[in-house]
Amino acid sequence: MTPAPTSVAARAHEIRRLVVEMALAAGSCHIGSALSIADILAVLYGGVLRDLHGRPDGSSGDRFVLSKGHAASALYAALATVDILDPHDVVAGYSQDGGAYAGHPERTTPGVTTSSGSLGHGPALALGLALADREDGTGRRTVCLVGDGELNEGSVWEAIALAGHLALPELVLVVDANGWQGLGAVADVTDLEPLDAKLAAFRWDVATVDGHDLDALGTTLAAAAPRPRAVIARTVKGSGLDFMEDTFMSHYRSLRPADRERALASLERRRAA
Ligand SMILES: Cc1ncc(C[n+]2csc(CCOP(=O)(O)OP(=O)(O)O)c2C)c(N)n1
Ligand SMILES: [Mg+2]
Repeated sequence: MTPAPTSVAARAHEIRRLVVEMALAAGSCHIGSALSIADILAVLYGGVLRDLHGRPDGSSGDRFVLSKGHAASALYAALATVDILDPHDVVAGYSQDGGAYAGHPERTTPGVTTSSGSLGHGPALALGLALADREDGTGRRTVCLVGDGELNEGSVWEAIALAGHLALPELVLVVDANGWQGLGAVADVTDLEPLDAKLAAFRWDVATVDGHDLDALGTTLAAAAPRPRAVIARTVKGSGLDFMEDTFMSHYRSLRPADRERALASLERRRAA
């Protein structure tokens, strides 16, 4: 059994390493999308999400909704760093015929709150969960992570409008603002900047943060607000693999066995930096 990481930085490295191992074993894509959120997940699963293994009364703790479900490998990796999933199982079973860990998350998997993959649905689901928690007085928070391209889905803005109207402090929306989506640069497809002003206009509390600065992420993601809170995380797609960083092809390119050495070497350089 791999020992649990002892620091947020070690957790981030382990998430990246597992994502790369999953990509190598499966020969599948979306690796850039998964690496883009490795640091965000390391911070969330390293202490921001409370009671990950449940509360003493048997109820569940804070919830996490991965709306950009194509980055499922990063979620499985994060769950493996907190002993909810087994790291060897996720590498063996990710995106394989008959494997236990689908290319997009399924809510039957331990630690997965909602199924996702069809973009645009997570924020409304998270809003419903947060509203239920408010009604039940559970004190739980629900954190939902969306892609910046995913913000092109109109359903996202319906949820944002309603959460602002309801002033739901139980809801946190993290935007993985890596500047890329499936068909090109976000700015070229449908430019939604300035995002902070738009979210604030919907009565959200808004913060912008470097999505790879672990300390800044920790402070920003843990902060409470009297309203729903949006954290715009400025990230680099493919972060950690220097031959893929900030490239369109990091969305589609698969790692081949021949890439193994340079991929792991790049992660080591990133860890040492
Ligand atoms: C409703 C829907 N339309 C299209 C897709 C196909 N698709 C998968 S990933 C992706 C790009 C998403 O871009 P972004 O949200 O910025 O995520 P990133 O890959 O940059 O992390 C698209 C269009 C989908 N999964 N769901
Ligand atoms: Mg994107």
